[in-house]
Amino acid sequence: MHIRSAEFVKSAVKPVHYPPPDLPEIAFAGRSNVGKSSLINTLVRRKHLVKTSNTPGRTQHINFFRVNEELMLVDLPGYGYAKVPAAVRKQWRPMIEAYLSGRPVLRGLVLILDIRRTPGPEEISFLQWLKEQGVPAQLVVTKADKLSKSRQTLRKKAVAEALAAAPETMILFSAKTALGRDALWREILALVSAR
Ligand SMILES: Nc1nc2c(ncn2[C@@H]2O[C@H](COP(=O)(O)OP(=O)(O)OP(=O)(O)O)[C@@H](O)[C@H]2O)c(=O)[nH]1
Ligand SMILES: [Mg+2]
Repeated sequence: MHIRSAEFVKSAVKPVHYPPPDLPEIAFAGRSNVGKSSLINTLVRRKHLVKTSNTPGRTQHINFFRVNEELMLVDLPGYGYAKVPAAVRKQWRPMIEAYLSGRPVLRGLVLILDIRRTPGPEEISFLQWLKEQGVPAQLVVTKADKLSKSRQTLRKKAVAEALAAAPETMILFSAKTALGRDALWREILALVSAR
């Protein structure tokens, strides 16, 4: 994918603050600190378009980024980080669910998983909920650069198994080496043109 332009559009919490639904949207979700913002930066080949951080729970709003005047990439706040204040954590779920269930231009969601961590009930029930909402999900296992090639294959299989997914449908990714960038763009563009 050739990037002609990538720009931050808006940060929102409530639906009234979302930008006008003029372009197809792809959302990115995953646990806190899994690498959502880094993955978006890698997709658009811009190191600092989206703020990244070593402190989990840094992205607390829904952030919209426009690419090539063609589509919108939507960075969702991460879930599952215990050290974020309870009041903040409590508003995440309704915020994310309101967006995912009520956005007419949403074409799909990229669920980002850490290759070193076996997904649990949170991911399983989230995927089930997406299915019920009719939101297609693309699974990505990221931080692949942290493991050897042979460990990557083993861990990818374990992650797939925990989610009852076929390993070949999951994309191996690294924000550090850009591994998986082209494969993920292919899937994103397929989701965008699926309707
Ligand atoms: N080695 C390696 N580090 C990564 C990769 N992706 C992200 N990181 C690091 O992981 C940390 C978290 O990355 P972010 O992109 O900020 O993660 P996030 O999911 O957006 O985090 P929150 O917004 O806080 O939920 C940062 O220190 C990144 O540099 C990767 O593919 N490889
Ligand atoms: Mg982030």
